[in-house]
Amino acid sequence: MFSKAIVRTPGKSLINGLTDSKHLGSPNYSRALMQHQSYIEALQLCGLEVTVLDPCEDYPDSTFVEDVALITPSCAFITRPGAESRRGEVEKIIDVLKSQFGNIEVIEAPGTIEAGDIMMVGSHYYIGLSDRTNIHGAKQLIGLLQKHGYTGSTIELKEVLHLKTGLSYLENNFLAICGEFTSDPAFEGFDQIEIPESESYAANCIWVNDNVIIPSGYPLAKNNLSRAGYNILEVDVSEFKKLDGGLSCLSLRY
Ligand code: CIR
Repeated sequence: MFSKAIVRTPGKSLINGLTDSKHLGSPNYSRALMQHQSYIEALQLCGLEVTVLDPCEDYPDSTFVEDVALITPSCAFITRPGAESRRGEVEKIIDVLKSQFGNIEVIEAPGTIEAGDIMMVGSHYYIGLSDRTNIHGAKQLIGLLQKHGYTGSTIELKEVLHLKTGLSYLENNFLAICGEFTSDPAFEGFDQIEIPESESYAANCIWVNDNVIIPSGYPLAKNNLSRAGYNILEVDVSEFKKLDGGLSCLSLRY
């Protein structure tokens, strides 16, 4: 169960965030703010106490807080984003993590990791090797995880930005899965809930205390996830989709 979350209000500079989805247009800032507020309310409805950090205009992508830290039950890890324009975001979150976690581990150069590439399944952590997360970062993280009694393994990404762009672990062995991951033997042992390619954006959904929060507007995904017995909450995050960001990226949950 989770009891807390950290989010960061998007700054006006959000419109300059990194994206491979220019065809979707530029995010509308006031709509993004409203959507972000609805996202916070959904987390609160699931029982979480949400810490809301101030906007950080220097870093357009800083609302995607998930990428700069991995929080485990015994320790927080500060990542080193592969996107250079995002590297300084870690300095902006380190104090809040230090105030909440006694134990902080740090990924160092030449390692890079964005935690959108990390999926926690109990005490095991799957780490996607992507344009943002390299083998040095993954190896460092696996070593640090082992020090704290956890395990880790790597998954090569072919198409998507981050591992959790196409996968979400929903507890009780259920895995929402889409695209390139459906044929990966690493995930054979899970009860797979397939998200159709036409609704691939909804593969990034989040389990929060037996609820699953999904992006609104994906009826096939919603139907498949409801059949697995979850209480589904829908949040419109269309403005964040324009920056390749999904639901998981917008919070650190612990
Ligand atoms: C980026 O490209 O870094 C941001 N525009 C989106 C980050 C999304 N984060 C995630 O999937 N964990």
